[in-house]
Amino acid sequence: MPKLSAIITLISSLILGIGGVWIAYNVDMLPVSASINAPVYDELYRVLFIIGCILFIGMTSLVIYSLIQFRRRPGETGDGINLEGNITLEIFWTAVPAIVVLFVGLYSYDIYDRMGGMQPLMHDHESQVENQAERIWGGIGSGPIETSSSNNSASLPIELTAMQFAFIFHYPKGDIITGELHVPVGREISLRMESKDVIHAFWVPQFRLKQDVIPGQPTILNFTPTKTGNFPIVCAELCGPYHGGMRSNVIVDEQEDFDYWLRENSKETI
Ligand SMILES: [Cu+2]
Repeated sequence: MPKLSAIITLISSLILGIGGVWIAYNVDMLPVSASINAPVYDELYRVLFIIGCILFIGMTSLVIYSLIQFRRRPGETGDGINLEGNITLEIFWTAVPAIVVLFVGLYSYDIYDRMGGMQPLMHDHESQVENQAERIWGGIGSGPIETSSSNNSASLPIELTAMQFAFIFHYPKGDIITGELHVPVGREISLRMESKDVIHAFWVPQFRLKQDVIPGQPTILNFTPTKTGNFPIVCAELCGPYHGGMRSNVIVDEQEDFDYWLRENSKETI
């Protein structure tokens, strides 16, 4: 009998594992991926989704099974059996979550590092920071994944000012001020962000990137769009009563269309 239950446990664990992987690969809940960072982030999301599916289905199945199998039968009026605890089971259910949480933590760190989160930021913006001593506090820099694509040209600097309740973009080249972000596809963009009032956050779900915009502390966000199109920019930090309306768009154009837009709107002749 214990042999049979071991086989049943093994088979159901296998089905659970395969089912979790199948769901994670076939249920796509993320928006279109439109930046160089997106596939890296999606890799982490998929792993987390597999773990989540296995835990959710496993636990709910066990609860439903227990509700049916161990229900009170007609005529049963006595107390239940007196359980004293089970050391092996307790070690098992402490060790498994500990290993899972440790793995998720280390893997997330690795992904953040690959997205450039651990890169020093000063070297990217030395040319744009008027005061060389000014400190750039944080942001996602150009990680190893971005070096491959950014060799065609240097990154395009754009300044972002956030305020209650708008994003304002300034292009040093051409001195353009706009409420909509226009960028060329395939080129690295370097956003230097600062807030006029409270903490905001620049978030483009399709780029899988989010960075706080802080008053008095410039932050940097580097990204390379990989798909043309119109994507929403959302403020992702509760910043006041109209926070929900603090939205804009990023328009990713082909290089020629972007150059045309730049020429049309430029205050100087480029
Ligand atoms: Cu905001």
